[in-house]
Amino acid sequence: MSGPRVGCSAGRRWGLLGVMAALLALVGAAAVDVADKSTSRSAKGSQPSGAAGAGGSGAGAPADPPPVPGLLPNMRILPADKVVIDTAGKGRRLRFDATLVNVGAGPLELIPQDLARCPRGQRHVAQAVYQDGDDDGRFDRKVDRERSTVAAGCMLFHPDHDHWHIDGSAAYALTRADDTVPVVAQNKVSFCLRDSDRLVKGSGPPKHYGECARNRVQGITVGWTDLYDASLAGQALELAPTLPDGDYCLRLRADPADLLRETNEDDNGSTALVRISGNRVSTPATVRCSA
Ligand SMILES: [Ca+2]
Ligand SMILES: [Ca+2]
Ligand SMILES: [Ca+2]
Repeated sequence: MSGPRVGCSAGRRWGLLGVMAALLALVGAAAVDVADKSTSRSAKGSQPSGAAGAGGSGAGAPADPPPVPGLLPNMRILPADKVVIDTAGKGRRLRFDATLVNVGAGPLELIPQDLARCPRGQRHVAQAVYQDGDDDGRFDRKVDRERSTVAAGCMLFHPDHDHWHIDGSAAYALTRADDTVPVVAQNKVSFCLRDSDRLVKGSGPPKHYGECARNRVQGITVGWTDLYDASLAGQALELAPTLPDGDYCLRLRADPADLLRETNEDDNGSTALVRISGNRVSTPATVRCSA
């Protein structure tokens, strides 16, 4: 078991600096991917595994799905942190922390519920959307109990992590800093979605989601993060031996195939600059990621 549950909840070491970085990332435009322009939304709610990328509607694309009333989550992803080059084994891998956050009005909650077909061995999940029972614009689990569900993709067993993941939770790409074309990418990264740490220490609702078994509900509470530590299996991008030294941009995206209904579909990307020099990584001070 090379990527155990312990690693998936390794957010305990999210300290003050991490929280500050999170807040800066969320309130400041600088770290947010300005290329994050996709405002169209294909009807992908029941789309099975196999899709990749942010997608978009063009000629002949299906119409946008009707809005879902209720207290929706808002998924974001913090800029990659603790970026290192791993040379253990063959080749080089760029490893980094990735952290999903929910800054919406309601919880992200995914229920194993076979509403639609998924690839063999996987399960379909539905997104629960809670109604605002007391009409105060905020989610309170004791008050806002009524909910509806909408199809939201598939879950799969991850053998290295030894539990069930929600497929397509994130996507990673490395581009040259002055370009947006990936030199390497993972277009569908699955996560065990659960509450790792509060985004702001001491505030907000209590932890609620924590188990990633086959029949358990997964999710992220409002104001909570889900950290994937750099040491976890799959939490890396393979670097080609021919990749030249230089300045690169590590571009992360939450919900890349737009399987989840959110209050804001246009803020799901983040960027982090990395300077690669052999097997060393640093942060260039005067370079920006190309939009
Ligand atoms: Ca979002
Ligand atoms: Ca409420
Ligand atoms: Ca979405």
